[in-house]
Amino acid sequence: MDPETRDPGTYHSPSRILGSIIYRNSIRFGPRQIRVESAMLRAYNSGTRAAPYESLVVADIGDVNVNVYDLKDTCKRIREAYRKILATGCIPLTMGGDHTIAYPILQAVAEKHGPVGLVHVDAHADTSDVVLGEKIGHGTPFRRCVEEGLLDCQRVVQIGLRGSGYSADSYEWSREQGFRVVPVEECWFKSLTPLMSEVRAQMGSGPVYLSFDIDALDPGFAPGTGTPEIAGLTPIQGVEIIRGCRGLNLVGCDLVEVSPPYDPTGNTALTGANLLFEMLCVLPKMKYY
Ligand SMILES: [Mn+2]
Repeated sequence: MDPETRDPGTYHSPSRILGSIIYRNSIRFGPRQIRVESAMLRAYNSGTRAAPYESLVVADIGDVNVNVYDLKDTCKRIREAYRKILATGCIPLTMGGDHTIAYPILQAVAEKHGPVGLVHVDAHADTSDVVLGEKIGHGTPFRRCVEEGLLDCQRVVQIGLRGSGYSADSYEWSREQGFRVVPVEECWFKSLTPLMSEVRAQMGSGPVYLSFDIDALDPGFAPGTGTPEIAGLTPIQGVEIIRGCRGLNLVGCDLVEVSPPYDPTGNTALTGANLLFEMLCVLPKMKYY
């Protein structure tokens, strides 16, 4: 970053550098790589006996044409694209892209459904007010969503949060809004199936959006991401969370922050593709054999 343009008030410690979008990039190549790795996916879910392609009309409708020179215009383009998608009655499963995209998607989702519940799986709360002086970014989407009344805050859960922060209690703001915060320490060494039965009770029958940041998983499993944090969730726990969303009134899901250049094995994108398949397999009207 050009020292001339940096804001000294928001850029004074190594952790601020590490937490910002200037650390790692190439998240824009995530969807392309997830599509490549999704060639491995078959039609049925052997674990749950779900038959998504017998249950729903499923299509890859391609990318939203974003403006890489202008994040605000990008958000506008995403919001308008999702308005049209949602107007068809489609339940969008989105591949990211960085977590910024959850904000304009949720704007369109809330316009249709009203304030929604949120199952947010992530290493980070993504509730910063500003990052490097900017209101729009991948560290701020859920703060913006709350400000605009897009979330039903009593029906928000954040799972897997961890890592160094900007203050001793990084999740205080979340709790003040009424979110349930499940730091990763509460997830270590255990099945998350019991947690998810509590989450289903919290979400009730209202509309729910599922936002899954691949960095929720341990970087040993998913190193190809922008802001890795050690001691994360296992892929098994990720699957338990998604399967635990079965029965919820899901109105949209995303899988974000896959950065292919940081994982030359392709395994992060493969994991992302499988998690998206698991999401598909818990959508309303799913047929299970
Ligand atoms: Mn995130």
